[in-house]
Amino acid sequence: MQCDTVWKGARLATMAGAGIGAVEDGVIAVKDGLIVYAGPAAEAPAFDAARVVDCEGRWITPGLIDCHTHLIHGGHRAAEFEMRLDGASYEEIARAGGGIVSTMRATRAASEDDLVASALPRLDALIAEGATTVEVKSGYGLDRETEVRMLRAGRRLGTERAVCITTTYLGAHALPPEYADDADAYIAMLCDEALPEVTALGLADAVDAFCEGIGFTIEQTERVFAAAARHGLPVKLHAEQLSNLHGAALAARHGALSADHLEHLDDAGIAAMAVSGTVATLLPGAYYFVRETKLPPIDALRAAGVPIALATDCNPGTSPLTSLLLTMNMGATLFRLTVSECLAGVTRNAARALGFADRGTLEAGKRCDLAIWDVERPAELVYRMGFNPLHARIWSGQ
Ligand code: DI6
Ligand code: FE
Repeated sequence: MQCDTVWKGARLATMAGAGIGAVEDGVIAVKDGLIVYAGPAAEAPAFDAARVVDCEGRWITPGLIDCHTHLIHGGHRAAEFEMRLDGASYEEIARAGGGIVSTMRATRAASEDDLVASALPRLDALIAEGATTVEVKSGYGLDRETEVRMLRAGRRLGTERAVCITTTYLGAHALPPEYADDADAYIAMLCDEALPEVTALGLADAVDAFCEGIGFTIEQTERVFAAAARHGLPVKLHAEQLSNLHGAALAARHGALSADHLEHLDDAGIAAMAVSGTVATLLPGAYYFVRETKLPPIDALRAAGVPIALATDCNPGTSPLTSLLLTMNMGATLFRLTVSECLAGVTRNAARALGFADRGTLEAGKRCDLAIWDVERPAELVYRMGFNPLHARIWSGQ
């Protein structure tokens, strides 16, 4: 079989089927960026390869996928973090100009170049741990112009680095001060003006909203979803993070790719997600950073067969996290996910949460996005904290 590169002497966590899909003496072959064979050496065809790499027993997983980030934003909120540690209340921080509005101001003040430059070190941190696909949301501009600038900056990240960037329009993240007393008018502007513009420019791959007491109501979220459907865009939702507004069930009714956070998810929401095939994207970094104590209903999600993804939720307010390895560790320690669930959460199920059928497992026909690890067993990727055993990262066969 003609191919570009063969990796031999590898142990594979193919993530195909249920569990890890381990192959002890494994081989992967790539042609034109796609996997043409991934499996046991004993069953491999004879390859005519331009390059052969001996992996010396290292483990190969699919390239990691971060399916929920707010990687692009102006400034940071370290001073606010310090104030909180010194005992300041949320109101005091807000009065001192803190909170999500401070990030909105810093983002509005940033040029596209500034936004790209400040996001690149965060993207590089993810890439250094084997990430090959990263989702990036807007949602800190909250006006048409800045939201468009954020999404353009997102697209540009994908040209600055060898990584796939997928962009999500999150205009309904918070209410901007210009609309302080009129959330419905903001939603109308978003649906009738901003989303059509974003779609016409081809800047968004999906639409998201923050359905919450401090975000938007079910009715407002439904209007955003209806507008997304008119523009042919799939939807996702920040749901049931702080309270139960039944956002996950709404998302499921709209065929959402994922519902994210879910600490307050109930049985009806789980059942609806199971029927629609909506992925449960859990965000243990946010759970940890805000010292949340209510756990998402992991056992019930498992029992219902809802696929579980894990993501960093990288954002300046509630999850300043740029490590999928630490995210997996938190998924295991805080949420008691198994090793194979953690790995599936940042590969197979993360791909599904983004609507990608062409990645997330090591199988013939998939993109050749690989992470090659200096570990003796896959559990080490979940077990260590703050240690990066990445040996090599392959994106699109390179
Ligand atoms: N949920 C969150 O936890 C963040 N956004 C969201 O929808 C908070 C974002 C921030 O505080 O900057
Ligand atoms: Fe988020």
